[in-house]
Amino acid sequence: MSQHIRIIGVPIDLGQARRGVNMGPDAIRYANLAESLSRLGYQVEDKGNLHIPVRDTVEESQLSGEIARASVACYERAREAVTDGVLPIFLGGDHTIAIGSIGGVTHEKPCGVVWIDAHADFNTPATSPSGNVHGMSLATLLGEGHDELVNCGRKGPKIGPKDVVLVGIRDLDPLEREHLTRSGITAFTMRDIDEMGMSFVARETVAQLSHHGRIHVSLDMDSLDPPGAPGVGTPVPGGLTYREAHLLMEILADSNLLSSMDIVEINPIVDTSNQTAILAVKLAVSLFGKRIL
Ligand code: NNH
Ligand code: MN
Ligand code: MN
Ligand code: MN
Repeated sequence: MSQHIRIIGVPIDLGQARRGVNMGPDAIRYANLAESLSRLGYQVEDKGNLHIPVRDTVEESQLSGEIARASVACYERAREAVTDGVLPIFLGGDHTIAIGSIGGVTHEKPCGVVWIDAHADFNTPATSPSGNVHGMSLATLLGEGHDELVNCGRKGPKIGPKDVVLVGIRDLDPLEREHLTRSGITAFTMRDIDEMGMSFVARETVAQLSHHGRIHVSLDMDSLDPPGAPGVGTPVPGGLTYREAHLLMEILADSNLLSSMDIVEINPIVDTSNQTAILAVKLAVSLFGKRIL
């Protein structure tokens, strides 16, 4: 695993309806992400933010085009990080950033993806009740969605159904649910976690994703239980507890396969005293840190 971490901010709020998620990168920086990772012994470099147009200046009809433009920029940064042999952490912004980040890190070779989320983000323009692109990011990565997004960076699917495991799922739209069931993707719902425990779920996740020798973690902060992580646009009750989320990070860390990460959907406007960003930094420390004993 690389000892050099590169932070890349992607302040995009074009994939969903609420304002504020574009301030996520600075909220996470203010919660001392860089200092916390340096303390673990990493060399940490902050590349600043990608340039994203202000929501109010973008017409509804231009949204997917602007998301595609941002995704290509993000893709290039992800690709470059792999070439440079560093471990990139992408700070959202909404979950559309994963289209570029995961697209780019898989430019040369595939990797496993852990998608930690209350939602599956497996809608397509045909199944989505909201039309919000952040609810379509994973389907897009598997090759279904707006053409300019599916073909971002390189043509066609970026990962296959066996390359991704979902953890924390508890809110699916009706047609999205059917689409996910047909896909053959492994999804651990909150019920699975309740019944089998996070230890089993996390170990099973690593076992299913170790075949490419590299794992990307896409952490949507709405996967957490809302009382501990209120600063998200679409909170859903019954999420991961503080310890469940940390145990997942700790077991993923033990795999020694972590190669990149997204931290997404933090909205400081609806947060309380930046606690959602502070929690995200603690989780990143567990993910890139060593065992406590
Ligand atoms: N499934 C809903 C939609 O597609 C909500 C998606 N919201 C998210 N996804 N925050 O992670 O609009
Ligand atoms: Mn998401
Ligand atoms: Mn979500
Ligand atoms: Mn529980």
